[in-house]
Amino acid sequence: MKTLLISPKMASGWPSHTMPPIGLGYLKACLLKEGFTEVKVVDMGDSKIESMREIMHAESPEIVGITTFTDVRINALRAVAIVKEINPWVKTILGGVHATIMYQQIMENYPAVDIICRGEGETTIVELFQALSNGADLCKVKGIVYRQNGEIVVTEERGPIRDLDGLPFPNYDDLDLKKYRDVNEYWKGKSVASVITSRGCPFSCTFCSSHSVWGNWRYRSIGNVLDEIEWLVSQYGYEAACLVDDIPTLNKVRFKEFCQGILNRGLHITWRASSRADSVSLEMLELMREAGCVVLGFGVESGSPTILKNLDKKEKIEDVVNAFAWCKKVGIKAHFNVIVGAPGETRDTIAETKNLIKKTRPTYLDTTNMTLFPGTVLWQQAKDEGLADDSFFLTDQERLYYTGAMSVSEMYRIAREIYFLHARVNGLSGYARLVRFGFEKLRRTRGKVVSVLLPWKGKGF
Ligand code: B12
Ligand code: SF4
Repeated sequence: MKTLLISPKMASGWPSHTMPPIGLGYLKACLLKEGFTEVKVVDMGDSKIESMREIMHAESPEIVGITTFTDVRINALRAVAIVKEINPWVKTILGGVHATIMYQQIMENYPAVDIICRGEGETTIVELFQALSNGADLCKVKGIVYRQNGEIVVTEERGPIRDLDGLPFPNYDDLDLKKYRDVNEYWKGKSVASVITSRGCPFSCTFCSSHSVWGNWRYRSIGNVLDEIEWLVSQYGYEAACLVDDIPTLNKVRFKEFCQGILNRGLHITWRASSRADSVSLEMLELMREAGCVVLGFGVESGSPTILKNLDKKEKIEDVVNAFAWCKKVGIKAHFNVIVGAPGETRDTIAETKNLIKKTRPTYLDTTNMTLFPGTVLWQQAKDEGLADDSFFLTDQERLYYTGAMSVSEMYRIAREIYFLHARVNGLSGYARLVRFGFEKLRRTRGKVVSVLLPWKGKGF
């Protein structure tokens, strides 16, 4: 069964290629392993969605699977519609976080979508392909949604994959890996591999949809992760990697083993990761630096204990202060992520966030306006407050912000203040980075105005 697995064009403001689509790489690897050899991964990062027509004519697939985040659902659904327009007999499958959560709405409103795969896709896609190739009834395939005689059928949930070591390494053979150049200044121009050492997260921050796809935290053995990194270096020539787990450092003993393993095996690779401030220690950061960690991102979100409580972040400000001080001490560049406009946000809570930025003086900083993603507690809260409605996802607007605390233009105004404050606390290098950041955004948005830095613009990136 000739199959295309497609990563649609990214949401606006993102560069065409950031990291290779690791999720589709895993799906291809699993299908190959089970004998489905005619599978090709296509990253449409730098193509218009309309070029789906040319792809269809050139490849003549029998199955097209597409991945979808909430922000890119419009591109994904448009691509599916084109597939059906060109050949109504092609089976279309959607997967990824947005389809996992909004499956009912998608099936009711987009007849071009035949099947939705909910949650982790590796086992499901193999069983689905086996059923399709044998002409078997799909009702026994767990974790899918499909139509039968006009009715929407939702099969039994599929639990999370327990044996992550049993999965093959993701397959990138169809991708031009040279295209994936990291935009961050510390790796400018290098291609960066994605590696996921664990899946899921035990926390349940109100704005985050991680648990809807991944459930509880599960992890691969360190030996298996190191084997993959070794293979990425030898097979594809990677020199840098990004750990895309939600919290790779959750189990400190395990993560130290990872760092020690990199050193023991003599793997010459620099890497970055994201984590929580309360899941690192000075000793661990020292080892991480030694093992090649250059940047560590923290979802700090706010400097206000009230806001952290409202977001159910379960983190203390003192942990944040410690983590940033330790990163500085060991020479890891810390990245501070701020959310602006959370429930309960006021000028006072913003002042607390600014104070925390002054205190921690992070090397990098990014802000995001409080966004409503489906499947989150905050989404439900906003619906209860009359601020959101599922019908938003039927529109062609990319994202909806939470406006219970302030207007969107106020969020952008505050974001701007925060970026300038961040530049100021870092002195000359801070201003230099701000200028570079502005140019980078200009380049990324291909000349569209860089609203976040311009006071008269409301719509950001
Ligand atoms: C790396 C990453 C990025 C990278 C993307 C790199 C890339 N090329 O994919 C970058 C930094 C660019 C990025 C950007 C954004 N991201 Co991001 N990102 C992640 C992160 C940390 C890891 C993604 C990943 O690789 N997962 C591992 C792979 C194995 O999983 P996967 O891709 O989901 O695929 C599996 C299943 O979903 C399923 N599946 C997926 N597709 C398909 C297709 C078919 C046919 C089938 C059968 C199955 C299937 O099977 C796969 C294997 O199990 C996730 C968090 C997370 N833990 O997933 C957030 C996450 C996906 N990002 C998120 C967000 C919000 C964003 C941004 C909107 C942020 C912003 N401020 O703008 C942008 C949007 C960018 C865009 N696509 O347009 C949210 C998405 C929420 C939502 N409802 O959409 C997540 C879930 C984070 C979170 N906890 O909230 N992101
Ligand atoms: S924001 Fe981070 S810590 Fe909170 S639930 Fe999501 S992944 Fe877990």
